[in-house]
Amino acid sequence: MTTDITPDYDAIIIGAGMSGMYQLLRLRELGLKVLVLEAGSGVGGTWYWNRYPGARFDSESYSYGYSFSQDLLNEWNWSEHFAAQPETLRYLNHVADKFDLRRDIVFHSRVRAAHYLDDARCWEITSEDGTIRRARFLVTAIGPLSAPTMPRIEGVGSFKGEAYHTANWPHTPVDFAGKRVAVIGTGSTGVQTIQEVSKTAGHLTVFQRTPNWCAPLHNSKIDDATQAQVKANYPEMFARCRETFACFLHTPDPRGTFEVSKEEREAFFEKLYASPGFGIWQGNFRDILVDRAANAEITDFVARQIRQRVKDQAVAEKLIPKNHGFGTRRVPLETRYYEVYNQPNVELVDIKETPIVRITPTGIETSAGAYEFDIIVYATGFDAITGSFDRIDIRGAGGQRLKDKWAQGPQTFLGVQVEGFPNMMMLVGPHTALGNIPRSIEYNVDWVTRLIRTMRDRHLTFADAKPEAVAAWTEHVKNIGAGLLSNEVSSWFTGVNSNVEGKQTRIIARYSGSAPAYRAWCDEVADKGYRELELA
Ligand code: N01
Repeated sequence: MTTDITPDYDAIIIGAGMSGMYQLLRLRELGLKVLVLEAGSGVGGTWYWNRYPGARFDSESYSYGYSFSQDLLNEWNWSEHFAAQPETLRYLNHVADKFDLRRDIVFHSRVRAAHYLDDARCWEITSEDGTIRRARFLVTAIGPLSAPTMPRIEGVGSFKGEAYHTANWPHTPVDFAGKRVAVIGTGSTGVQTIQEVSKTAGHLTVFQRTPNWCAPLHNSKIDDATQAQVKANYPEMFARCRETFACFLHTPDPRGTFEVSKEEREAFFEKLYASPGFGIWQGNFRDILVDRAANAEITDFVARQIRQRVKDQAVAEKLIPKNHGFGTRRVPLETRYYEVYNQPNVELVDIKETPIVRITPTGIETSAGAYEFDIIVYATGFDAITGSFDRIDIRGAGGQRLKDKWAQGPQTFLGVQVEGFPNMMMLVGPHTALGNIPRSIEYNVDWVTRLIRTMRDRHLTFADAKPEAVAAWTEHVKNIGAGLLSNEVSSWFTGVNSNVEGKQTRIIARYSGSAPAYRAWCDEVADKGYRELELA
């Protein structure tokens, strides 16, 4: 009889990345018994796994770090406006040390299954080593981009040289000097990798299926005076992030693209292209991501920049996307990315023209011929948003599988709960506002913490989303994304991954309204006593 079962923990959190770490801290503060199960050997999540060369922030370092501790803000110095991965991983390790998080984290513990026990009202969580633990609450802190995918190409695995996926990068340095290197994939990760590898590789061949619209990062060091200014401005800066559409420092210009003269428009685009960070994407005219004619203007502007920067115009044309407009996929930020293709050691292979036929023991064969390599880098992305859930055998009330429940796309309440999966809370799950993710994480964690605290105070042991609340939220997420050009384009934003069975069709995977609107909805639910949840 499962009714005799007492949970070992109040809560088990899956994942010790930014969200899992902060959730641990918050639940510990409630006096709860909490454990984090982490697949890796250290904290950091995304920043632990993605150690590929060139990995760095695309949002301003100081806007990305945690905001909850003034002490932490005061003592941590970001060295660059857009910090590189090693620095971010150091930061997260510093946070783990400072708040003594590791004592409640089990490393090398990938979760294989999580099953809800109806009678006991708790979750039974099984790690890959077979260890079983039970907890009243299951908090998934597994990230939207944490299930890397290899291409479905014949012969993957047969290559005899070194082969790495960017999200499973080795902890020891990879030496590219003088080597023949292939990179497959030209998303944000591929772009960062290509820039870095091109500096030392003997010969670099980039296999591009779809070019992306990249824009300059304009990174720089933070000097002492700026450091002091950043610290003094933290309260205003975080207040600004709370107000902007996607929690970035950048927010859309209130003007429409055609409300200004052609000259003014061009000057504004020039200014944005010369400014650091996501301004050109998030701080552009208010209509560029929803109005086709407006989008065509910025698209044409960026195409002209690419043509100017790449010497060989045939190569430039290949680097200019033709099937989607600027900003309708995640914009990779770059540093001399386009100039890389002017280097004699770099070659671009358009695999739409000459598709990859197979990976061979010595390299890559396309329809045009064979290439030999010492190293192949797979920058082929992730089974995004729902993929990290699909990897775990999650079963809710009555043994229902989450994967089946979401077969036609996710259905959630606030992106936090799923009907029929009581006491399971998702952090940055499907249907939440993503944007500058740590800002969303802090909000999500605080919301979940408040719910759990309320339940503890009221001696409740059961929280499930009501079906009508899930239907209303899922419909709202669908409606709020209507008209957004990015929802008409295939990318991880729309849940498409050509390498995963059944994920070729676009779905509404993320909440694409504004972060303030998302928070207002969630706040109201909590303020009014969680009427959308069945609590018992
Ligand atoms: O993944 P992606 P990513 N054959 O899916 C190609 C975040 N991030 O790892 O477009 C050949 O964007 C695929 O081609 P196509 C950021 O949010 C953040 O680059 O599908 N090619 C594409 O070019 C980002 O958006 C930062 O035609 C294949 C590439 O692989 C997200 O992570 C830094 C293929 C995958 O691009 C994901 O970025 C880096 C195949 N079979 C990333 N399969 C920071 O700011 C896939 N491709 C910190």
